[in-house]
Amino acid sequence: MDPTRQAITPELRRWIVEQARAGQPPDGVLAAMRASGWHEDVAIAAIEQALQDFLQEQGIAAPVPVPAPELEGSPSVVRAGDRDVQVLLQMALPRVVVFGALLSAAECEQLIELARPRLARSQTVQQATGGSEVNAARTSRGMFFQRGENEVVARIERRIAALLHWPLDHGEGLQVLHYGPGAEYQPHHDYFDPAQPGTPTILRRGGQRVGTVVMYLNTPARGGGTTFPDVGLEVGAVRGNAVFFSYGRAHPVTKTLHGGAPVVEGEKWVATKWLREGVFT
Ligand code: PD2
Ligand code: ZN
Repeated sequence: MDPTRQAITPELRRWIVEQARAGQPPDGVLAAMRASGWHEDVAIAAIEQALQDFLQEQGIAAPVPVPAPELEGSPSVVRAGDRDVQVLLQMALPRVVVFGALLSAAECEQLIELARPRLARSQTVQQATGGSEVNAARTSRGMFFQRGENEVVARIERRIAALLHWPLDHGEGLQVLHYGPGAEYQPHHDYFDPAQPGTPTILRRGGQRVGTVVMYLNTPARGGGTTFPDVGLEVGAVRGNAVFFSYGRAHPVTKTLHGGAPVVEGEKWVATKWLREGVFT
């Protein structure tokens, strides 16, 4: 038998991961495998594969490509298909960009009026099963448009695809949320937790989420900003503006923990676009 084709059993894989978790350096693991008769090349390949699979399961494998605006040379305005959009803030880690005037006032009004009759208590994806559930951390009401469902939704989706250089069919349908006074969305990550049993089911529709665009459809009198607690950042909710953030790993190292701060006075309307790694079906 070709010695480079020794089988890597699940037990061996588990043993390699246990050694690494116990602090054994890779050359120690390699020496132990050599001593029990493993060919060096095969042992190295097995260690690499086992650790790579383990990191993948933990969401900390190599980052995947993410949506990104073209901000070379720090332009103050970028062309997004049919519209000029302002660049108000950018941050490297977490990767956050705040855009001004992504939507017109008329588009904000139209989205609110189309969404209003369809609002229901917000549900979140239930990662244990892949279903959806009402979530106490989320005291808003919401609805989803189908991708391209009407003219204004289709126009905004084309604009986001052009702005972020990300295919239109990699986007989920636009979600509209309404928060009344006191309502909030407690800090969370938008990617799906790789450790949850329902995640593989969720990932069948287009893979992981890799980016989020939260668009503000009105300006609450006070409160309602989008917060990034890891870095102490709060983006003010101003009509037509949007906050974009991306995450090439499904892991807190991306520092993309974020929440919707409580609305202190007035109400808040947002539209959220989540972008997937692949085609969202
Ligand atoms: O409404 C927000 O500011 C907000 C905050 C955090 C929206 C979302 N997450 C979201 O839709 O994922
Ligand atoms: Zn979110």
